[in-house]
Amino acid sequence: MTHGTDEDKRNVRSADRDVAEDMATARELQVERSTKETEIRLKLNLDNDRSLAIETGVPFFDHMLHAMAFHGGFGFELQARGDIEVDPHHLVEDVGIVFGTALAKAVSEYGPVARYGHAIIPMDDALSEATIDAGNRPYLVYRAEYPQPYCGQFAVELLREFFHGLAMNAAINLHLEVRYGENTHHMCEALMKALGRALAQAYRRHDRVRSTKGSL
Ligand SMILES: [Mn+2]
Repeated sequence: MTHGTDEDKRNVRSADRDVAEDMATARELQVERSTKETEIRLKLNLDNDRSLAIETGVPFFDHMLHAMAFHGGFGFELQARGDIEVDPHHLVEDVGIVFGTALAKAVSEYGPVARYGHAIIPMDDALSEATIDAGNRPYLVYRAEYPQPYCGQFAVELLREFFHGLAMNAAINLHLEVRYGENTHHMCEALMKALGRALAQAYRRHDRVRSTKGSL
């Protein structure tokens, strides 16, 4: 048997502490939504990123959600089924609705958050930006012009439906801008990573409601 270095022991101790903190206070939200068009289950954890499993049946959308959740440091377990043979439109929109609903629940169940978040992320040729006010004023500004209309089979214009569902149901002011790029995949992926990071900032816990009006 070998004895670990002090460094190892410190690492173990801090890992134990992280787990203990997560178990005590991690903000976990579960949302289920089913309609004639889609059936969606999301387990979101804002403070523990150990579970990441995304299955929508739309591979490019899975890839985008994964990029968002990973870089936001969220636990994100999503199962979504829908009439994607018609068009993934409903599914993409409804995933946005469910995710937004989970974020709204995070505030109502666990209390105030930092409110503002911002990130700007490059990916090779592309630069994309996300800015958030989680301040109960739902509004989406989305500025993106993509050089290619599809990524794989996925029509990138559909991402707007996700962002809209998210902004309206989380009741956040969401500004998204793809500043430039040559490759649509890189532009979308940078945008989703920026969204994840900006959300992580905006949803940091805060000890009181951060508003000059005293309420949101
Ligand atoms: Mn990629």
